[in-house]
Amino acid sequence: MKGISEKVQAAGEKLRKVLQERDPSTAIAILIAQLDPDALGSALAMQYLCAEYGQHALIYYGGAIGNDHNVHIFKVYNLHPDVRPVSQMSANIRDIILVDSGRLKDGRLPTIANMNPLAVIDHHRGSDIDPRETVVLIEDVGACATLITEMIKHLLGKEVKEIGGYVWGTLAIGIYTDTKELTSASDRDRKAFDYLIGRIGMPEFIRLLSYKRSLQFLENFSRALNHRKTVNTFMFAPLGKLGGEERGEDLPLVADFLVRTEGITLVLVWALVADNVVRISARSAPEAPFDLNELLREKFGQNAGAKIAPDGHGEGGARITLQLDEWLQNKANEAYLLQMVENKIEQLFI
Ligand SMILES: [Mn+2]
Repeated sequence: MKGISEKVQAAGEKLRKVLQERDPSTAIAILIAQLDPDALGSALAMQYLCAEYGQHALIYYGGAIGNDHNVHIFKVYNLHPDVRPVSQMSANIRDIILVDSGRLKDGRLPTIANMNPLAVIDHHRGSDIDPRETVVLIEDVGACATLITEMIKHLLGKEVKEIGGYVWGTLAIGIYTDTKELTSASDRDRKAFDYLIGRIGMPEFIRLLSYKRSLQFLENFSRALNHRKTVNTFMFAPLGKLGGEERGEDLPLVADFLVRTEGITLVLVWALVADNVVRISARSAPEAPFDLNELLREKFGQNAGAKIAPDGHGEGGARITLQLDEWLQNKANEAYLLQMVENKIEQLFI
């Protein structure tokens, strides 16, 4: 189809073949490592494509639904019955498809390490999956939803009318949020976004945008602001211990906001999301003189990574499991533990 890159066309053809030839007697799992509108839209669209080629696919996510916007989108389209936590994944599923993440060895999805990846569609670098055996489409665009939208246009052409509004809607909101309200969108992202808005109309899109923030989010935001430390052009903002993984999605939102502060090139927002798990959201400004992906890998190792957006800003994070024995792992030591983590993070970067 006109205007669709050869890479997307080739991956689309390969995916169609894989799905058409696969024995459909067991379900495929479409996996989301980190739930956000981009991953959600990509997964729902992929589920639609699977059905189109005779395959039953179920969607599972790592972590929790998290931030207020995710919760809103789930409500608008009543997604709860269809999109489930990975802990509920059926034991006889072997074949998986990854969207918006590209790693089998992923701390957020511990159960998939030995599964069979049929396809990976992503816009983060650093996949550990062999492209000779799997359909791999990884490109530096602003949203994974852009790649999937292009692929659907290529594969279904004029048949696309049949797709339910929830697929177009979640893809559109996915592109919008992943490109920071389109401020970092590339031509391809904008083109895909226009196409999707043409399908659902502006009122529907506005309905998806109109969510209420919870007080908890504001409290986390205020905590980050009050406890921040700025050294040269780096800002460190601790959120302390969160009530659970559910609020973990506040971290990237706070980081997105803070990185647009004058004179700042790097922001690290972090929190304890479980007794011994530290989650870090990192953002770098477009003018930052370092590659965020390389920097995070160097400082935090394997469980860290970042993508570089079309406008040059970096977005990523890390997940660190602290090795604590019974002595340290208890409530009484929490303040001490938080202080140690804070010191460690600052030492790494200053
Ligand atoms: Mn994404």
